[in-house]
Amino acid sequence: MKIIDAKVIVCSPGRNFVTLKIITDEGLYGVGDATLNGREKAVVSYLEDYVIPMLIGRDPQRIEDIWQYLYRGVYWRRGPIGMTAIAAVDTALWDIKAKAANMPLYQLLGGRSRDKIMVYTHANGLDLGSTLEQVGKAIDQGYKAVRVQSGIPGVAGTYGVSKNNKKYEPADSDLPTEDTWSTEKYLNYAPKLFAEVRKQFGDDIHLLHDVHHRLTPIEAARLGKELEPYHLFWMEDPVPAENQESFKLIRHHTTTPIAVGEVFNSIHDCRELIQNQLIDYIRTTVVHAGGISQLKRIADFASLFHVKTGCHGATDLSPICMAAALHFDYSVANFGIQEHMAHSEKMESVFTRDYRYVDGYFTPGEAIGHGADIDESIAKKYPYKRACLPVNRLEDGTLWNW
Ligand code: KDG
Ligand code: MG
Repeated sequence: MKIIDAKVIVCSPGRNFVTLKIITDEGLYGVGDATLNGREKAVVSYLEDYVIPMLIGRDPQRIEDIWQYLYRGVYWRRGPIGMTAIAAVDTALWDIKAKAANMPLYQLLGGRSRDKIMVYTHANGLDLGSTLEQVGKAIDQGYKAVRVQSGIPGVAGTYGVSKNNKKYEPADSDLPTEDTWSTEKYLNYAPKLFAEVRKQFGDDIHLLHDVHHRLTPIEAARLGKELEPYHLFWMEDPVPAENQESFKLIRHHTTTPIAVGEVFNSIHDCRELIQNQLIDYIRTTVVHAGGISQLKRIADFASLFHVKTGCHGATDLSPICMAAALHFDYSVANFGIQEHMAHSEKMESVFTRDYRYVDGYFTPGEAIGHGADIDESIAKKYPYKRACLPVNRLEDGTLWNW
C-alpha cells in the first residue's frame, strides 16, 4: 500500500477545526485531527509545506517508522505545532491500518480492557447559585463525574465560565481579550464552593476542578489541603508545569489528587512528574501529544508509577480526536477518566462518528477504523475565522497565566 495524496481541511462551524486526510492507492483513507486552538494556521502550514510532501509514496502501514521519521528525522524535535502535525498523521495512519485489518481501532490496540468509558462533563456558572444549578443538570443527565468552575465574587470573568449565557468557548475573539485574576479572592472562594456542592449533592458524585495554571506551588498546596474534606477526583493544572520539580512541594502538603498534562506534547514533559509520583492522572491526549503511538508509550510508562490516564477532551479537540481517544481509553490498562465537553450541533454536523453516550459513559462503537470522518461538503460552508484564547492579568495589570 502507498500514500498517494493527503490534504488539510480547515473549517469553522462555530469554532475552528483542522483535519488531515491521508489517501492510499488502495482506495482506503484515514483522517486525523490537527487542531491547535488559536494557532490553527501554523499547523496547516507545517503539514502542507513540509509533512505532506514527505508522506507521498510511503507505506502507510509503517506507522512507527513514519512517526520516527517525522520526529527524529526533523532535527527540531517536540513543540506543539510539530507534535500536533505528527498526531494528525499518526491518527490517520492508525485509522487506515484498522480499516485494512477490517477492525475497530481498539481491537488493534489490544482489545478492550473495560465495558464502558467514564467521562466527566463541565458545570459552570457566573455565581454560586447558577453553578449549583448546572451541577444538578449534569447529574440529571446521568454523568457520574462533573468538573465544577464558578465565577469568583469580585472578579470580572474567569476561566471556564461563560460570559454571555452561551456555551463556554474560550477562543472568543479575533485578537486576545484580557481577563482579570485575583489569587486571593479565588483561594477564599473555592473551598466554600465545594462545601456547598457536597452539601447539596452528597458524596457519591465525582467532582473535578481546573485551576488552569494560576497558582504558585505553596498556594496550590493550600488549596489542595482546604479541598481535602470534599474529596475531589482531581485538582487540575494547579501550577504551570515547566518546572516539574515544583510539584514536590504541593505533594508534600496535600492528598488531593493532581491531574496535569493537557498542554504537554512529549513524554519528556511528564517524565519527572510520573516517575516521582507527583501526579495521579496524566492528561495528554491524541491531538497534542503526538498521536496514539506516543500516548500508548506515555500510558505504559505511567502505569509503572500508579498514574492513570485522564485525556483532555475540550471542544477545541474535534470529534475525530474524541473518537481516537475513546479507542485508546477502551484499550489501555491504566485508564482513569475521559473529559467530555459536548460539541454543538453545528460542530457535530461536519463530522460523522460512531461513539455513543449512555448514562455517564461512552463506548467508541464497532465501526472499522476509529469510526469518525469529516463531511467535506458541509465543512466548505464554514470558512476559517481567526479566534484567539484570552490573556490574563492580575488586578494591578501584571500579565499572568491564563
Ligand atoms: O484550548 C484551551 C482549552 O482546551 C483548555 O482551556 C480547556 O483546560 C481545559 C480543559 O481542561 O478542558
Ligand atoms: Mg484544563
